Amino acid sequence: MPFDICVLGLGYIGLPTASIFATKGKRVLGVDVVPAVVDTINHGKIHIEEPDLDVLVRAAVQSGNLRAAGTPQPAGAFIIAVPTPFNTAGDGRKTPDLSYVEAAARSLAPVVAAGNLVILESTSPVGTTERVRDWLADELRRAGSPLDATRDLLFAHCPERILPGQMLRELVSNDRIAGGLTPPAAERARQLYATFCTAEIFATDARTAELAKLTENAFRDVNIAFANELSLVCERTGVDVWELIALANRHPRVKILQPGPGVGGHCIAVDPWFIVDAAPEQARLIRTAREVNDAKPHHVIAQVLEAAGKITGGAGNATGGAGKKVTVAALGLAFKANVDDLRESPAVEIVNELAKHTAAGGEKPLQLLAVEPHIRALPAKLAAGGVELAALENALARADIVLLLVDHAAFRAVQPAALAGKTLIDTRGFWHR
Ligand code: SAJ
Repeated sequence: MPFDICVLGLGYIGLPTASIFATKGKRVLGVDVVPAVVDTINHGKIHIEEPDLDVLVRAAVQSGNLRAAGTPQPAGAFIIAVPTPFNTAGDGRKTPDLSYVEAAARSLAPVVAAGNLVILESTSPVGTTERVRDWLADELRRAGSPLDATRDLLFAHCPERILPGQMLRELVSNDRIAGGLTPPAAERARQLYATFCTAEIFATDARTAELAKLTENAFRDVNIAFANELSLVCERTGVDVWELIALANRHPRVKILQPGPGVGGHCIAVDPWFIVDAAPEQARLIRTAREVNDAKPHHVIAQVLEAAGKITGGAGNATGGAGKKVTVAALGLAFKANVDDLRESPAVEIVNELAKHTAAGGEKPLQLLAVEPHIRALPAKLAAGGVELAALENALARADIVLLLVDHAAFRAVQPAALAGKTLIDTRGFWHR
């Protein structure tokens, strides 16, 4: 008997989605190209960190409704939830990398049947759902299949909106959009997600759904860029940015977000580029916001080098001259608080650059200690650069400079005495708040 649903990609979106469908009684096959992921899930375990996801996956696997495999099998509906990163061209232009989506779409050719619903859940540039249909149609033609993708299959884009750290709650309670290539496709997708989504599900066309998802993340990026730009204005004018924002936010129609060391993650730092790529002449504000946010890590790096220079006694010492190494305790590597996800993390970029930093004489003037309670081992590039993964207390005791990069709850335990006499660079206003 075919599965009810086959989910392609068992990452941060595919795994919770597959699991929640399974706990609602759907027979689900989860597909991933990484054998270790398939194995882990079939043992009822998880390979990513997200509150309560372990409990959900265990329940789904134990119920017998969720199984993982390396290739798709026949199902009533297919959900594609694979990554959509971008490539950077030689001239710096960012273009969407749809290779994972294309591979997933083509992999369905041997298993699809008339009446199947194919849902693209990956965040994608406008027009990608049409391309999914065309890739699959092409593969069916090559295989000599009698199926005609446009006539026999239904296609929809149903983007997710769940916030890492609160995924399971938001999966159920967030409104959703179901954008079909045809109205019947949108309706079928709407009905499918109503299996577990208790909020409203709005039917629309696929292109509107694609742009709506990109718009939501671009909106947040532009608003964070505003806060990050304010932090630079405040530094220049000698104003405390945290107090400024708190006061401005007392206006009934002002809600400024928080500055930080930059914007990370696989969504907000990526998705606005898909809009810029599609409409470069029009998306000027969206592009500038990306540039403002991408520049913030470089500003933090400059702040640390300046502080290190002061510690070693005068200009140039952090960047040149022999003498004592300055020890920097970098608190947090994840892209945001209370998650283990290091993808596109500004904290990783900052630590990596500081560790690579070489003084005029050729020596490295900084010793980097990274404190990240959510990981067990450093990313290879940091380890290779001489960064040491340290426990919080140990790092604080050894540090000349304490660089707060992520506002993890675990760092609340830091006592003021542990920071006494250290240079503090608090990129999140953590100790201010
Ligand atoms: N950040 C700031 N200041 C802020 C808020 C966030 O610097 O005031 C930084 C964070 O530290 C992080 C980055 O922005 O580096 C992104 O974090 P986030 O919490 O804003 O968003 P994500 O990437 O975890 O999740 C976003 C969400 N989108 C929106 O809020 C519009 C989520 O709902 C989406 O489902 C997700 O992207 C996604 O998968 O697209």
